[in-house]
Amino acid sequence: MSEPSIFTRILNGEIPSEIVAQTDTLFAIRDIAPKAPVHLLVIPKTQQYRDVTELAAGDPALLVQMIELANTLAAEHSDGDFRLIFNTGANAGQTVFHVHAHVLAGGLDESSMN
Ligand code: DGP
Repeated sequence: MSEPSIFTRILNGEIPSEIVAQTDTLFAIRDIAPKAPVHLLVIPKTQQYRDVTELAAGDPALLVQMIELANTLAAEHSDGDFRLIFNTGANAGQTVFHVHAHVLAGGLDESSMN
């Protein structure tokens, strides 16, 4: 059994962070270092998948649920349009190896993917 990830510790209430949405399988929080006016993280409650490729292979239905929750949150927190980012691997900027989707919305710069 691996050590609890930072997101598992947030889910368990060991690290303070407002949970903005929750389902049986997922929860969402605000990113601590927002890169857009709306920057949420959609996270499976299980930490068994370290990145989106493992999740897609192991539980594709859960990946679909993540996309659906991202869509719902973008509508609730902004105008419904959003950018969904899965950093995959340390060289791509992944720092927490408990799969999560970045949901960016509100005032996005159309000229850049960053
Ligand atoms: P990534 O670099 O793709 O693995 O994204 C991890 C994100 O997690 C990063 O954008 C910052 C966020 N993060 C890390 N620690 C915390 C925390 O304690 N609270 C919150 N709300 N976000 C965190």
